[in-house]
Amino acid sequence: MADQRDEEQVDHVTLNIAVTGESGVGKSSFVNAIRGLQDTDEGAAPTGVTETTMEPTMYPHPTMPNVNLWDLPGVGSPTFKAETYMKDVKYHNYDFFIIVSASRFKENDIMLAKEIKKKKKNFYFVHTKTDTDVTQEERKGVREEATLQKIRTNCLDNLRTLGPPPVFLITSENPERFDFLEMVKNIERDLPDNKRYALVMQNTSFFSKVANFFRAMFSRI
Ligand SMILES: Nc1nc2c(ncn2[C@@H]2O[C@H](COP(=O)(O)OP(=O)(O)O)[C@@H](O)[C@H]2O)c(=O)[nH]1
Ligand SMILES: [Mg+2]
Repeated sequence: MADQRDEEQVDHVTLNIAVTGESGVGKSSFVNAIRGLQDTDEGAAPTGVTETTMEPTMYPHPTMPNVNLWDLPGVGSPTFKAETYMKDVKYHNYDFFIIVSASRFKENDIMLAKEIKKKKKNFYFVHTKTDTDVTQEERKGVREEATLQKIRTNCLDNLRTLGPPPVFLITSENPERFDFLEMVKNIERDLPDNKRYALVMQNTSFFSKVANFFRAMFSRI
């Protein structure tokens, strides 16, 4: 009985997933791709060659109830400097993170991963624009499989000290290529665990508030 109540409680938890990463890597395009939208569709997140995301913006997940995707501004733009980024985008509000990266692994990618880990939250690492990498390497005679292997190994090597997290290679231009569907399946599979964890975190902060209240009361006596 208690278990069923717990599960029902978990169902009602809202999970806030933050899509983060450097400016211009393709975060907004990623949110659109997950929602099955083209960048030009109505209600799509604005994308482009300049920073178009000026504040965290919420988009409902297309199939999972109580799941919100938050399209975050990019780290490392003149407006969102690395040093103040976490505070600026209110990192504590999110339960789960997707770090989006493109082309080469950057210092900011590892900085974000470390900060998320420090806050005891989980994340996936998504290497997007893989279509461009594959095309560029093919011009030099490198086959697709070899390029994918190289990118995957590089991401895992850089993240090794942090777990490493699940790594997915994707392109937002075509959800049928590379690991896109695998990633969607993983998000759906990990969702109950993430919701359960979010619930624990919410309860923890509630209990610590109550504990602090009593501590304050007793210290006056
Ligand atoms: N080829 C290719 N271009 C992409 C992909 N994702 C994003 N882009 C392009 O990269 C640019 C920046 O994308 P945007 O989503 O605005 O990046 P953000 O600043 O991280 O939100 C846009 O011109 C997109 O069309 C992708 O998977 N493949
Ligand atoms: Mg954006």
